[in-house]
Amino acid sequence: MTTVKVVVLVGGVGGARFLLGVKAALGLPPVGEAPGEAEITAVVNTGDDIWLHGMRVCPDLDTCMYTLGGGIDTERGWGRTGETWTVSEELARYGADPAWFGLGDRDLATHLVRSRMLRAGYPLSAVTAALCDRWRPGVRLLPATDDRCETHVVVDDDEGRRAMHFQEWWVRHRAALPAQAFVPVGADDASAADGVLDAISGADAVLLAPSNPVVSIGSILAVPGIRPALRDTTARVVGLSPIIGGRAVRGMAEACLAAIGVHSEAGAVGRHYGARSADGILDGWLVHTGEAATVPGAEVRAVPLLMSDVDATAAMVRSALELAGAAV
Ligand code: FO1
Repeated sequence: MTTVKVVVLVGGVGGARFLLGVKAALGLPPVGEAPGEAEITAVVNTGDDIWLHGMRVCPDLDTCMYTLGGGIDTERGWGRTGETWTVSEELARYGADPAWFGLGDRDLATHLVRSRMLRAGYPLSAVTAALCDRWRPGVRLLPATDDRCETHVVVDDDEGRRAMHFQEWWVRHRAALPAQAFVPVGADDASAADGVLDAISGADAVLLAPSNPVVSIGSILAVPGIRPALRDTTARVVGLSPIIGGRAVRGMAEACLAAIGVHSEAGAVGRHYGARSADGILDGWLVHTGEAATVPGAEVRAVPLLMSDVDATAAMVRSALELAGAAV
């Protein structure tokens, strides 16, 4: 049996859960590493990444790494299980801002190792591979870019129009400040990380996880070279709607979509990505059972899209791979 090569564009918590289903659908154990006939490459959003207390924090890469490696706190969906917060409490006592971003003691070890390697000159993709030597996620985790390409949010509030890092908007303000725009700071000078473009061009199928279309998938597409690679690959590109019944299943996709003038509706998100034949990137688009959607130029199917457990997610993945013509 030839090895099937699947590339998945993912964001944070939802993306990590989706990857559990991708592994299960391809006959791999969801958590941990085991030999199999599948090669899964996750292109992970790095727009949420932030320098804090002198350390580089990469939330979506860490969420995928911990989730697939068995170290995630399943309640929070981020950070490490069995976490303690001693260092964070000490930082707060020093008044060392920001206190609104929780850094667990175990999680800190990841940021310390990553920051030391970055300062030694290793690119983020090499750092991630080194961290995965410990966690063995069973998929290749690639940052979308090795360069700085941070999502900053433009808001209007009583202090006037200003921009803040995505994490401040999302964690400190709980996405409650109406976003006027999302800006990928550094995109002009960024390029896709080593391996990303080759993985996309050599894939048998490319999936867009049901992650936030703006600050996760959108931030990946903002990296120069990635959108053209998706439009050029011989693999079919299939996306899964993160919106079910007009509501985002997790996170704050509705607030983000409103900011860019896209209705919180599965068809609208599909048309936002656009069909490859219409200057977009999709060949196929999955919406939730019972919903109808039109994405001119792309094939739309309706299947259950609730990632209620790994089996349900694996079924979604199989539907997506079937639509991509890479049924396993
Ligand atoms: N999310 C929160 O809501 N509060 C936090 O204090 C917080 C800390 C944190 C630390 C490390 C990490 O990897 C993720 C963390 N997150 C926190 C989640 C993070 O903001 C999101 O996972 C992504 O950036 C959005 O998907």
